[in-house]
Amino acid sequence: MAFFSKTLDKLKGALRKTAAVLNTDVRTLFIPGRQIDDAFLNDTEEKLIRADLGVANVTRIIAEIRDRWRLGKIRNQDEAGQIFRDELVSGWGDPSSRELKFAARGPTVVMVAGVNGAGKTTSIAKLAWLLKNQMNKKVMVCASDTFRAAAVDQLTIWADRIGVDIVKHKSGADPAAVAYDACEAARTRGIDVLIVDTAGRLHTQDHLMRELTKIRDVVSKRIEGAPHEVLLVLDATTGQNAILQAQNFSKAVNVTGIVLAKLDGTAKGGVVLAIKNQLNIPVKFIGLGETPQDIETFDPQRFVDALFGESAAPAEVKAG
Ligand SMILES: Nc1nc2c(ncn2[C@@H]2O[C@H](COP(=O)(O)OP(=O)(O)OP(=O)(O)O)[C@@H](O)[C@H]2O)c(=O)[nH]1
Ligand SMILES: [Mg+2]
Repeated sequence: MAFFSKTLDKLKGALRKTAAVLNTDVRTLFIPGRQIDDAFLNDTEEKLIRADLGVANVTRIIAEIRDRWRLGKIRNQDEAGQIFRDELVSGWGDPSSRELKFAARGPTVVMVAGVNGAGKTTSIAKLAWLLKNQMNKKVMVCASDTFRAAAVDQLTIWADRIGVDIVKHKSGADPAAVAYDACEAARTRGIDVLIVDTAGRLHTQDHLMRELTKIRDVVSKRIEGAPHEVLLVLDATTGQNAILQAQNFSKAVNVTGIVLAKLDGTAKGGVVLAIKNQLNIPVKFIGLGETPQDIETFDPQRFVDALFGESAAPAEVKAG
């Protein structure tokens, strides 16, 4: 499964601010024909850290470049740039690790979790849109965020707009009971994918973390193999803090994938590249705006090309 908007332009546009921190693009960061020296290495290191690529990540790559330069294997900045890009793109693992896992038969259940305001509900709308329109799936959403009064309404509006089923109770209801009903409805209505919205919470809120576990347990009893995915939504604008959130959530629930929301309009987009080295969780989707269409499956090569202004071959729109 791969879904991309037709050209790199949208992704490039979304990453504009991150790219600006890097001093526009790889051509000014690594100047062709100009020689590597210590000042260049230090300056580059600083710029990359400022774009939230992660200190450990950047230090490692710069050390690699410095070693090869000292050994006389490379001389020019564009050679350094190539090593840098290769390092960013490699080590992400098999692309299949980033695909959504579907149930062999019966409904696939996707639970969505994250801190307050991370972008969970919007990301659910995007996923529902993608699954329905690009992958021909019959989708249902479940309003298990019963905590905030407006949460059920927000999800209802998205479900109506996208044209997918919704199961909801009154706000204040038991989130696990809503999930129970949604599982039953998903089975009887022959739903392919059930996406469960949950209230925002912090990993330090024990009772709320237990509530998440309870939803998971209910779902796993009603539908075999469920939840097939537990997606953690992270807000890219929080930069390195997003990594901390992921580490903490992973201790409480078995997070199977990350949705990195709000990559548009942040200068901290480099955080995706830090995630690779700091978390053992695949980034499955990225959010690039506030409409249901503003979603892409995460592709490291495409991301690095967009971030560094390289002109890549147009990506295909593919479903299935
Ligand atoms: N620019 C931009 N805004 C986004 C994106 N995703 C979500 N938002 C906005 O972020 C705000 C919060 O999004 P929600 O989806 O309501 O976040 P949530 O995690 O469900 O919030 P709670 O349920 O209150 O915890 C909204 O204003 C969204 O429009 C994105 O990819 N880009
Ligand atoms: Mg929400």
